[in-house]
Amino acid sequence: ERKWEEIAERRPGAPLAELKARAGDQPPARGFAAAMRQRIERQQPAVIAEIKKASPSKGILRDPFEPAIIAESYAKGGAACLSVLTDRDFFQGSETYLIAARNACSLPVIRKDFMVDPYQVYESRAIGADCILLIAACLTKDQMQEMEGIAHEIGLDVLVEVHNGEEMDDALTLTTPLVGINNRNLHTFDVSLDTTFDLHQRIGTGRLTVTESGIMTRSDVDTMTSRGIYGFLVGESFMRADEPGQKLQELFF
Ligand code: IGP
Repeated sequence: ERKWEEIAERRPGAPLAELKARAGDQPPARGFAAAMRQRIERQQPAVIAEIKKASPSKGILRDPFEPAIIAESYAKGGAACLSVLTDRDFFQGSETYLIAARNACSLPVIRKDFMVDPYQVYESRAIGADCILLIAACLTKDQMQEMEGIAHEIGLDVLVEVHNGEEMDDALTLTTPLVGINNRNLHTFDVSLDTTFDLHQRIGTGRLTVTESGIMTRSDVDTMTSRGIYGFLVGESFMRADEPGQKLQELFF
């Protein structure tokens, strides 16, 4: 059985110079952090709605899978931003899904992948992403700082993801305001919303907490907002619904 760390690798692609040129040709990024901040500061739910075909723990989540239609549905349902899985090996994702989803709406989009190399930061901008995910569990503090620096330099926002206190220590050395707390343990796939409650206390004012994974019910949402957490990243419960955007609306508004 392959461990998820093994997929944290740079896939072969275009030469770096070519990617940098394509990245430089992109129009300005849509403000991902700004879209989240605007809602969170008003104590309104800021939902990053995820587009994923499959997950390693649950298999196929949605069939047929139409990223552009899902993106439009999410926009109508009140999403603040989109998240699109581009990892192939575990999530059956693709860069083409990100491009299709982003072209179908005006929402900012985060590229969801296991990134371990600065090359992939340029690649993200070249495919049109507005924000990247840095997973503390698969990066050293130095790697995260380097990749954040490049991201900001080329106009990308950064969401740093943590699951425990040590990862939070590393994340808080970054300048990005967006800190995601993953309720799912990436090794065991166990989900506990207590992860968010435990770690949220360490995130100072000025930063924006995003609770990630395992948000399924209205009561999950209410528990989070009652504790002052307004940033959400939700995938599975939307992907299993006939109308993902309608499900979003029901769960959050
Ligand atoms: C969404 P869920 O339980 O609503 O489908 O979770 C999102 O948090 C999850 O897909 C995720 C993820 C990740 C996927 C969080 N961090 C890192 C891949 C890589």
